[in-house]
This record gives sequence, structure tokens and C-alpha cells, in this order.
Amino acid sequence: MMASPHQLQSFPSKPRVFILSDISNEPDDAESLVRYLLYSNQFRTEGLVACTSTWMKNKVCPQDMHKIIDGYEKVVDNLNAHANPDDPYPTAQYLRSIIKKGAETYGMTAVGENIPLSEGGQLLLESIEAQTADPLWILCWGGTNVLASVLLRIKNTYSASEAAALRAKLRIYTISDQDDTGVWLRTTYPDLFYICSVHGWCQYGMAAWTGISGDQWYGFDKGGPDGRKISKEWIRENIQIGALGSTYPDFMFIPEGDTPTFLYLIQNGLGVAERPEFGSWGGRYIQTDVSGRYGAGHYSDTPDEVEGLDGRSHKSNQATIWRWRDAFQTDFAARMQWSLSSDLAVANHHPVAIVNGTRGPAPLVFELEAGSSFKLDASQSYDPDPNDALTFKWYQYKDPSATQWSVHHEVGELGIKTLNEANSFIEVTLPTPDKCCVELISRKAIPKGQLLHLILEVKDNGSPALTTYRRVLVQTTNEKLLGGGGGADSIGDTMKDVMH
Ligand SMILES: [Ca+2]
Ligand SMILES: [Ca+2]
Repeated sequence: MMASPHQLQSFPSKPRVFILSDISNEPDDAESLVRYLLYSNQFRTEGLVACTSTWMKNKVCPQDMHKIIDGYEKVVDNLNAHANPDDPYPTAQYLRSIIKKGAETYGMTAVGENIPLSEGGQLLLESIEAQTADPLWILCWGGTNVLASVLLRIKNTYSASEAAALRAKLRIYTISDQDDTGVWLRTTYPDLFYICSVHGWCQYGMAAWTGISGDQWYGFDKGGPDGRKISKEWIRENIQIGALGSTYPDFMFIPEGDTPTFLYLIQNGLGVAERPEFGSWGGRYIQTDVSGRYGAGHYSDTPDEVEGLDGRSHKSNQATIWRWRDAFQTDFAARMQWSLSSDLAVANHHPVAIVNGTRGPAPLVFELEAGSSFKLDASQSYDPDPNDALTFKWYQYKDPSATQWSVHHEVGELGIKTLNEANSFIEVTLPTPDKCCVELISRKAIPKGQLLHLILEVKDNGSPALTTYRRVLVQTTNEKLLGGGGGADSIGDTMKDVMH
């Protein structure tokens, strides 16, 4: 017997999302939209705007979005049967109403004092002006000229401080630069929260987002990522099924290059949307300028070091995404199964992770003295599918704690001791002050040291097996300023005295 649908995963807050897509330049935007719709009950989608890019400069193709929504309409009742009744999927009618055209010209030719806004630009302006303090996530799958035209309009119609306040609500994640407005946006408005891999024009093999599926095509991290769940055969069997799945086209270059923009926002307990440097299914990014002088600013690529399929260590920006590939592909396949049937018994549903009495997706936060211990109890976690058993895996995610490339030298190690057979109850011991609460170069003891990240993965044994995460943040402190020493004010102090 299936438990109450109210036991299914729930999403008390839903990020506002606005998508700009150069859909039809090649098949991958259509693929990303299909996947996005399977997650659309955890977002408030405010716009689906078809735009141009360097690949498709003089037309936009909203008709492709409509075709995918036609497929979605046939399965939305099934999807709702697998969703918590508090978090229904949007109707096809609503989604059709927010499909709009962006400017049908390339890049900056759509941005200027006397150039009217496109209908897509008008809808984006309304979303930005909406009377809410909730941030608006603008996910850019192609060029960014719709956004650029709206920000110019805002600059010209509001006072400088009002315009800055409107920009402060924006959270932008773009898939590299795909027209000439990307550089213009970042230099004209350096206060924008703007996640973007920056590299030479079209050098996508350098970009973090290609970690979704690009290792074969671009030739990075050979032997590391597992290619089985991005093959054409796997996609045919697991994704291109049913009325929605049949709208998922075969890929040409790499599948779903734009998908990391919303993998980043998925509420599975792993990512923290306001903190790109924490890492998530959508990758990990850090501030390019940490001075804070210009506000949030630009976030760019940073590496993770991950053990690959070949058992070797791979360190790259793409690894911040491909390390999660098995989990996010499995999750996609499970949701596509939901689209086929309204029978809860024939599909798998996510475990609900409960740690120390709290549900996700927000992280648990501790502030504790270096060297001390605390306990984490996830034994109240459950699976809504009555026959599923859960396994618990805890590990330290070290890369987000590092300020340099030398993660192993820099980041203190959390001790993890299992306290029960299920491994759902553990004791965590913080590193000693000399390992986590001293300055890197001077070795001076500091009162507030490293922020350490512990990840819990709760995985079920349904088919396909699903994973839910919780992140535990441990801010280390050092009240008595212990553990310092061995450093020097200047390197001269470490030299032997000059011989006379
Ligand atoms: Ca695209
Ligand atoms: Ca399950």
C-alpha cells in the first residue's frame, strides 16, 4: 500500500525562474526544456522566451516550446499523481501563456535607446518589477540580449538607486557567452549576480557546464566521467518514452548543454542557490572579484578533484558537474517514469531526508570549536514507497572549503564515526585548531576558521534508485586562539641570519 501522497517530497519555497532559450539552434535546448518540465513543480516559472544567439542570429523559435508543452499536457495528470498535493505541476495552459518571442536580431542590435522591447523583454521587465523581494533566476541558454535590453530600459526609466535595487533581485546563470551582450552586461553592471564560464569565444571545452555530457565530444578528463547514462541508447530506453519523452530530440553534439542552469536550482538538499561556491548538480563557481566593491559580481569556474571511473583522480571545472552525473541522470529517468502512469506503485519516489529533526532542503548549520564533537541523527528519514530500504552515506565535501588549489594541504578533515548499524547516526569530530583555524601563510591563529561541508546521501533501493541529500555546514571557531605558530611576518624572518 502506498502511503499518503502528503509523504512525498515537498517544496515549501519555490524559486522564481525565467528562461531565455535559443531553442532550435540545435536540439539541445529542446532536450533541456523536456527535463525542466519534469521539475517544474518545484519552481515558479515566469517566462519561457525564445531568443537568438550566435548560432541562430535572425529568428526565434517559440513554436518548438509549444510542441513540447503539447507533449507535457498529455502527461501532466500523471506527473501530479507522483507529486505532493501541496506542489502541483503548472498547467499546460499557464505555460503556453508565458511563451514569448525575444528580439529576432543578434546581440547588441536589439539593445539601444530607441529600440522597443520584444514581447519577451516586456514579460521579463514585468517579472523584475513584480512587487516581491524574492530573487528572480534568469537562466540563459542562448544569447542574453533580451536581458540586456530590459536592463537598459530599467536604467533609463528609474533612478540609479531604484535601478540598482531591481538588479539586486536578479540571479543570472548563463551558458558561457553566446552573443556580444554577455561582456556588455558584466562590464556595464558589475553588481549583477552573474554565473558564467568565461573563456575564449566558443571554446566550450573550457567551460564547467560541459561537464553535463561533453567529455567525449570535447575530450576532457579522459577515463573519469561515466558515459553510460548519456549514450543515445540509454536516452532512447529511459527518456524518449511516452508523450513528453517523445518530444526529446536526438542530440547532435552533446546532450543538454543548458541543463546545468536549473540542475543548480533543484531542491534536493545538495545545493544552496545563493552560494555558487558550495557546489550542486549544476556545478561549482566562485567570485572572480572578492572585494565586494561592486556587489555580488561575476562567478566563474573553479575545480573539484574527483575519483573517476578509472579509479584515478581528476581535477577540473567540469568535474564539479560530472561527479553527480549518475544521480542526476537516474533522477531524470525516474521522473520520466512518472509521466507514463498515475499508479504510484509502479514508479519510484524520493527518500525524505530528516537530520536532527529537520527536513531539507536548507542546510544544517553549526558553529563549533575546533577539535570538538557533535552528533548527527538521520534515522527519522523515510521513503514514501513502503518497500524501499534506505542507505546512508556521509562524506566531507572538501573543495568548497579551499581558497587555493591545494585542497589536501589546506582543508581540515572532519572525523566521522558511525554510531549505529544503519549508519544513520554518526559522531563528527572537528579538526584541531592548527588544521582549520590558522591563516594559510602567516600561520597566525584566528577566532573563526574554515567553513567545512559534510554531505549526507540518502539513497533508496527502488528502480531506478533515487538519492536525496542534506548538507551540514560546520563553521569552525577558535576562542582561545590555539594552534598558531610556525609562520612568520615576512619570509625574511624564516631566512638564516646573513653571514658576515
Ligand atoms: Ca542553447
Ligand atoms: Ca523510493
